[in-house]
Amino acid sequence: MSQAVYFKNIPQINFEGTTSDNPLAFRWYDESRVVAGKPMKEWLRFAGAYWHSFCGTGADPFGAPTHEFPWDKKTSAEGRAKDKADAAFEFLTKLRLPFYCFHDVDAIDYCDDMAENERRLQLISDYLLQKQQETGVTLLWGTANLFSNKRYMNGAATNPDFSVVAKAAAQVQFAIDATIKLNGSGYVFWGGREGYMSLLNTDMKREKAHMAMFLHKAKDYARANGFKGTFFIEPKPCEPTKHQYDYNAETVLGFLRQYDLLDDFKLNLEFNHATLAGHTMQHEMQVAADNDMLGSLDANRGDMQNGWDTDQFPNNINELTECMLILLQSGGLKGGGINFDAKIRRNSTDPEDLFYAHIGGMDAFARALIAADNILNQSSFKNKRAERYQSFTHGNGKDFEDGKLSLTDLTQLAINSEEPKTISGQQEYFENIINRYI
Ligand code: XUL
Ligand code: CO
Repeated sequence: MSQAVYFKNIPQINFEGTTSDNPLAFRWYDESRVVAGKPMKEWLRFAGAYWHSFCGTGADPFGAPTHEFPWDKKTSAEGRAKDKADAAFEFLTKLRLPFYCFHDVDAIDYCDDMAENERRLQLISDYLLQKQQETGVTLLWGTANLFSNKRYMNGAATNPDFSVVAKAAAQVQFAIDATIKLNGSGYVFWGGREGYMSLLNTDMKREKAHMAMFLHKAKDYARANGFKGTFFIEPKPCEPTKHQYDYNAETVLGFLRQYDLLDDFKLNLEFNHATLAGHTMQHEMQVAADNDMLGSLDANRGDMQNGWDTDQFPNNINELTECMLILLQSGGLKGGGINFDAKIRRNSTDPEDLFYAHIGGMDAFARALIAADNILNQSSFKNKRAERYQSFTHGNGKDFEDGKLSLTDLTQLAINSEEPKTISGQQEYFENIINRYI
């Protein structure tokens, strides 16, 4: 029987350049164009997210599903999962997405029987492996959904009931096995309910220690079974819990350092999570890059007015250019890629909508990457920023940086020197550089 085609009116998406009027073409994303020494495709390592694109039905707390998927019709879990994989790989290849990401329960429905779940994931990962071999698309990262099942309502690794912690461990073991089989570059932990709703009923210190123990055991298992990739923690401050322990990049770094996990873990940063934490994505990326922890990105955007995770597709070129400046200067993502953790709107119901969304996102990143590279090579950006710190490159400033001046030495210098000059920070000058190169 020949395989069904799910996006039959949609052709292969190609690069046509900025003069193209074709909405189903790339205007900026030219995968083989070399930027800063390597093809765009290698800097960006784009991935499609299984959960939003092939499972997200458009349902919201006020209404029923609006996205009716032709791959979700069969009665058996196995039949639906294979149809979904066929649709996903058709989509990924048509869009030239080299990677994908999934949670265990996105790939195939789970039930309450752990042994049966292991069997199901093995079965579908065999099928996904076959699809990978046929298409050349590979797994960017795998993960386990430890937040949707009702048993996780009080947390997974941080649940006060040990029997839930063990269930979570089983799910992680199976998801790691699938990630290894599919040659995944990474494995993500997003602690959707690893936090609290009320501090009154929570022993925070104990829960965090449990989370660290869980991560150590998961890492040891994966390494012992041949996983060579990177583990990622994905920070998010809240939602669904009131407070999540992996609040933001800086908090996660402190946690990883405290529990001796820095060698194996990096950060997977998400735009909308950054803004929920009261930061910009640029801030989160810079914190990670400064600590050699910039692992992977979940690409999306929030809404300027709404205070929740709207997971819209990225389209803000200014923001992305600033992000690509950090990415290029840090030498690139450590072990990860750019995963579109974004969903089309509930009322975007044409099959083309999913393509428009990804084309827009990929083009926005590509354009930002080119602009950032030009800024670094052609503009005064780097020199102007370095100039602000020139007083530390020689003399007393250098001695201070090298730890050679005591507090009393500094005091003597202060007493013997004139009032510092008024030196402009020139923020607007810097902002104009960004706009000039977009
Ligand atoms: C939720 C979120 C997750 C993680 C993977 O906000 O971002 O989809 O990326 O569990
Ligand atoms: Co995410």
